Amino acid sequence: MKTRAAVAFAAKKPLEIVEIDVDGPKAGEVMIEVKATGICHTDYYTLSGADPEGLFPCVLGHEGAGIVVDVGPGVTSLKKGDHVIPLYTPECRQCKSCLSRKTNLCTAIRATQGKGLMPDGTSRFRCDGESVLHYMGSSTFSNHIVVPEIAAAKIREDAPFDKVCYIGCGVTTGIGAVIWTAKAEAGCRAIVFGLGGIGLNVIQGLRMIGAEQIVGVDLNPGRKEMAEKFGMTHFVNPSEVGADLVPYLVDLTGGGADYTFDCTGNTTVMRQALEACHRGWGQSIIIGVAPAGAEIATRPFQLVTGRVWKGSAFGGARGRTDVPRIVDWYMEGRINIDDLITHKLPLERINEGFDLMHEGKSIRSVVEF
Ligand code: NAD
Ligand code: 022
Ligand code: ZN
Repeated sequence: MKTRAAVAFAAKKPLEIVEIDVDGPKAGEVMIEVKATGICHTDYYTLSGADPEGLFPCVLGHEGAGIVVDVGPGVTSLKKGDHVIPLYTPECRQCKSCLSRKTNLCTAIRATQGKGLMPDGTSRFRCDGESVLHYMGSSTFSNHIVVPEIAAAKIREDAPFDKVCYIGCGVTTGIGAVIWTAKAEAGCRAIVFGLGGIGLNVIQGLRMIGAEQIVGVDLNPGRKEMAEKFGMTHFVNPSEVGADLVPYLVDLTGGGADYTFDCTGNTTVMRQALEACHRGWGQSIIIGVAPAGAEIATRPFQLVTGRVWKGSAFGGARGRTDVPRIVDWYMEGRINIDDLITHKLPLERINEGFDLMHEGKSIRSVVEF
């Protein structure tokens, strides 16, 4: 069938809105009509050409929501008409990783997903007869996509697509890092570095679990007001504190934080986040994605004295299990998504969404089909 998509034909070129062909779902796959998609950093990172694993032409986008319009042979967990969120971290419940209960990083389709292909090694997208690649197993910048059944979370039907699409990446990444990666407890003290689309969700996760102190750190003073609305108790602008940022934060948290979160992707910040943890037990969670090849450093003393460095992918969430719960939390009014969606655009203006992200003007831009 034909559908409309924003295609990345090459690195560094704006996306082009074109009609493409999408093949129907094969065994174990479903076709989804994407209703809305967020624009996230990693889409731009790949488009910029800086991502060594980026392949073109491709359909970017990984933060969407929509409706199942067709199912392939053997599909049992989904049917036509189901509302779903595509998962760039699938959940097969059968691989070694899923069965371990120790990680959310399902390996069932990892090799082909990383190459922009479906599990059978082919693409479902074509443009003028040429194959177009998938992206992060989702490609939500297309109005219709095909994904494996294990890469779609069924959600309730009364949830608005233009809001819950954000649960497909940013919301789950931020809130999940608090709940599933850090397992932070009520009464804890925390520091969040970077108050953007991820950091603000970390803050609301911390508020939800009953954190005692939530310090926000950002170079952009414009982020203070929104962060306070989401539960931040103290704001620190590093450019006002200077070289003594870590001792300043340790003092502010009465000896160091129980949990810190890097939501910047900056390796200098990652070190500050670790060193601002409390001696003996503080945990620092790396959420930000650093440029390819980057390295982190600290003195081993920091770890020997009990600080812990951890990473978090998709908030440690098991997509098919946890994403529907987060949608419920939104529908029950327990989390705020609406205020984080600062811009809405039609597909034709998707490139403006990237500009807004860079200029620091948006938290999230959402494209509605
Ligand atoms: P964003 O641009 O909305 O927010 C980043 C914030 O960090 C901005 O407010 C910026 O002012 C601030 N910042 C930059 N440098 C800083 C510094 N040196 N000190 C303090 N603050 C600084 O980005 P986002 O959407 O919130 O994403 C944040 C990171 O999370 C990105 O690297 C993104 O790729 C990553 N991410 C990771 C996962 C995962 O599963 N691990 C998922 C989604 C996003
Ligand atoms: C989402 N991300 C950044 C902004 N929005 C993001 C990027 C990468 C990951 C998670 C979120 C990530 C962490 C660890 C991995 N990835 C590797 C997972 C594995 O090897 O099992 C990651 C993921 C997907 C892809 C690449 C890297 C991909 O589909 N190309 C989850
Ligand atoms: Zn993302």
